Amino acid sequence: MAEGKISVGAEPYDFEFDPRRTALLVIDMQRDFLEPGGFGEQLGNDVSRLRQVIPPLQRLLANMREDGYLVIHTREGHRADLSDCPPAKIARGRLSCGIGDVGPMGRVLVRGSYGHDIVDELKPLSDEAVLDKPGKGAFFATDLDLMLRNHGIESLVVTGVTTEVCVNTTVREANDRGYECLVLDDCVGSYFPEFQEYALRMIKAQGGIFGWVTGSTDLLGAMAAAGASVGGRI
Ligand code: TIU
Repeated sequence: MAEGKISVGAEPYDFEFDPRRTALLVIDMQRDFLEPGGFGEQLGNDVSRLRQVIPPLQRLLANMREDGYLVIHTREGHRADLSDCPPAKIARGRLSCGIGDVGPMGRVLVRGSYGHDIVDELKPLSDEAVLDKPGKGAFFATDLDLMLRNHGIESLVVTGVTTEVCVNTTVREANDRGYECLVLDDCVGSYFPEFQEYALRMIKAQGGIFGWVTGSTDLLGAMAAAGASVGGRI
């Protein structure tokens, strides 16, 4: 293994990463997906399933912040005039309270509304990037790729919700752009247990066709064993 790299047990095989060239991506941990009355519940989902992700993600975030990793949070949502939201997305689901409508947490998936923001437990620090994205994938119509390249990032630790929608879409986009993705199975969540399982299997199948999967405890253990602090980003 190259000097300065950390190796963590993962599927389909060990994941090796340079901590100075690795970022933590926290995808869409927004009230609209995690709390009652938001977009997720309007879609007919039981939002309590997603909340299981919060404690392990809090621990991971604290440790990766401590070690100086680049942390980027994303939020799915739209401009107040909905000019960045395709009419097809607004119409989808024939919802009585859909995107742009006023729900219990303000306008659904609209930037600036209470429901659109990240849950209190995972509040970004003032110096962390919060990337607003109009689509499911974090690379679509955003400057994420530019930010990652400017920081010299090659590897992504991917967390957030939901596993089969925004996490999977983002991992596929990242993979096509040459980033190596490690997805943490306890830090990504789905409304559907079967989708959680298969979304992770799709990533790691075929020799890691889209990336690697492990748990946050394994990653934190490997980081601690390596004793490697990022010690200043590139
Ligand atoms: N509906 C669903 O599972 N997810 C989304 O609409 N967005 C994200 O995954 N963030």
